[in-house]
Amino acid sequence: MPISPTNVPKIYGDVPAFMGVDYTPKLDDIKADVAIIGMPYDGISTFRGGATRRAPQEIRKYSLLFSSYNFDWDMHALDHVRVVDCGDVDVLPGDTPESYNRLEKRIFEIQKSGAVPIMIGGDHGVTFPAVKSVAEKSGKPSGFLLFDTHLDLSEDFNNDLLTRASPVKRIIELDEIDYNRVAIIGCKGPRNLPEWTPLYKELGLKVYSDREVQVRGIENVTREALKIVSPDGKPPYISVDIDAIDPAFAPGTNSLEPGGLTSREIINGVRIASENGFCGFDLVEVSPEFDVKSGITSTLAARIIVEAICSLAALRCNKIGAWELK
Ligand SMILES: [Mn+2]
Repeated sequence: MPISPTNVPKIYGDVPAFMGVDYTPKLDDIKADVAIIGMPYDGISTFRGGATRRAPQEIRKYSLLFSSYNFDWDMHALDHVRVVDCGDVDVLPGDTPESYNRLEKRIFEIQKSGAVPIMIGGDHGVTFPAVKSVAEKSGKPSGFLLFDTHLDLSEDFNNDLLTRASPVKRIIELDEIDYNRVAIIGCKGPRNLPEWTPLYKELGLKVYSDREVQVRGIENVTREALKIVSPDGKPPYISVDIDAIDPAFAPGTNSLEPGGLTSREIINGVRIASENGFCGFDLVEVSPEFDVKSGITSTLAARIIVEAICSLAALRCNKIGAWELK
């Protein structure tokens, strides 16, 4: 039955829990397989000032379009994975280290309960503390798979090590992350800094350009990337920066870049990327102020998260790849 916005748990105001699941703010109460956590934090914005801090609430609102049954999989996802929404991290605007600490602690507690965290950002900086917390639990060697237009490999931005310009650099510096288990899909365009290209090659990161996706297809590329980040089946961390998707489909973001993945490509990419499960997942960089009135960007973001949940459900009921044409 489609979810009605009127009869679902509310986190605050008119903001519902993701997909109308149980709202569980007390983390010691979690009895779930998946915990949604909002990280309404943004630091510097390097192009235009659209905030990403309202993304968790907007994406939750549009998530009510989607119910547990998914035609593509012919499956009731929420029958196989118990999902709860833990609400948002209590961030301190302007204090990045403290806000990141609070996120790390929340993710630590979520994992202690046995649930896998799915984080709704925030800008891309928040992926670093999330991966840090998840990798500490999942241990060495951890894999990292990213869909992004940009390589995000800056050492710092005006001496700040913790901004949206540096998450990939910070993540690969973590002891648990193996350079040979890092792949980035969808890089393109003139907003990548020139020094990032020699750096990723020197580090040995696997980068699939947007052109490679065009030529080889998202399914071939993502299958290969999954073998790199998860050669032994160990679940990787998966991050989706919404700017990997063409602004025709996802205009609500700060550093938008014409060209890029279609909605269909990112949906299929995330399904394949999640075939071995994941130890953590995030969706970042949605800027509701730059979205169009229909909410197309937040809706796509919600759909991507729904598909990630479906992938986990499929692992539990023997339906991996059920969405594919047989
Ligand atoms: Mn990014």
